[in-house]
Amino acid sequence: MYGTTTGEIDETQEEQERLLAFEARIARGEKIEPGDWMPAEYRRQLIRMISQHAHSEIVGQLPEGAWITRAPSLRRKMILLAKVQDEAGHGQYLYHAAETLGVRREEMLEALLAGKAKYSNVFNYPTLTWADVGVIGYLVDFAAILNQTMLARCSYGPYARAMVRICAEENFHKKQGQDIVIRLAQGTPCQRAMVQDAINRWWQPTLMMFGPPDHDSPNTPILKRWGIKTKTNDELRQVFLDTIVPELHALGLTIPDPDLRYDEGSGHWLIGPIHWDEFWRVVRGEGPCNKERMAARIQAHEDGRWVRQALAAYAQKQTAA
Ligand code: FAQ
Repeated sequence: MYGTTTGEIDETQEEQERLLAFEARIARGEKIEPGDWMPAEYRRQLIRMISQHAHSEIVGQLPEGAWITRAPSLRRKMILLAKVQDEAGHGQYLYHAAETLGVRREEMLEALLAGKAKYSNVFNYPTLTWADVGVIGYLVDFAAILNQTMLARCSYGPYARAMVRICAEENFHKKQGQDIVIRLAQGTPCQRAMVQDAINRWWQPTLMMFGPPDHDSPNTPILKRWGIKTKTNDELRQVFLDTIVPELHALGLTIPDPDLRYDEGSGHWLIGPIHWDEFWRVVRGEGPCNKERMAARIQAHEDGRWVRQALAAYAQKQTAA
């Protein structure tokens, strides 16, 4: 809407010109940097996505972290420790990237701990056996890599650069998971049954990770327009299926979907319905482990209070000196 006074018209015209110039930069493949002009909605979308992503990395330490003390060998324990530690580092990079947009880390953490912020649905399921650690690394990390490789090319510089480093580490995570799954799939009947059971339980939550179907994804159009997402939720989910289904079949493992079939015409694997009702229940906080995950994060935050206080006191002393 144009305003009634000349000043307002000028302001609106100026905004339009800024928006056009901003979109032209994105079309040229330029990165938008923190000090640059950006539409308020671009900033809001990035803060929403990056903070949710950071929370997912931090909460995502918990399901696998539960197996550090129970890993079947010292070697597996060391690898898992390194992986879980990496996830904490990813959370740090991402909170930093969000801070460049003017939001404070404390605000983001408060929103998470108050149950107001979203984080990935997939981390609200229990890790019942060692095979779950393998399946999270193989399937969940692979899903994350596909999404994050796309984001490594996104239009916002700090997010894109954080993704480059995170993706390199996630590739290692996927390999450790794949290695566990291959070992178990080639192991005793009991081990094969254990890994098949883990795939059966994690299959649907992993497919849901890519987000709701495109027709029910309100954020995708603006994210695509501004080069934050370059692929839709369904497009990425299809890339995942076309890669992972043949790999699991090659290991003699099955996919828990009676409708799964290969479509010769399109060259794609097609699946039956995804349990979207379950997805929205989990996102609303009613999943099997939501309460447990939040309780663990709140406890960790409380346990770290003295460290934050000591750091603040030290910083104050340095400033005063
Ligand atoms: N879980 O309009 P869309 C990892 C929400 S990192 C919960 O389609 P969008 C590493 C969405 O927020 C995994 N909520 O949303 C690791 C929105 O609500 P809002 C996390 C979800 O943003 C591995 C509403 O539904 N990765 O795994 C989910 O266009 C192993 C409507 O949805 C990232 O966060 C979900 N899965 O697309 C760590 C990557 N999906 O905010 C440890 C960055 C959607 O409007 C161990 N994020 N919702 O109230 C993204 O790429 C996007 O945000 C999507 C969702 C693709 C997740």
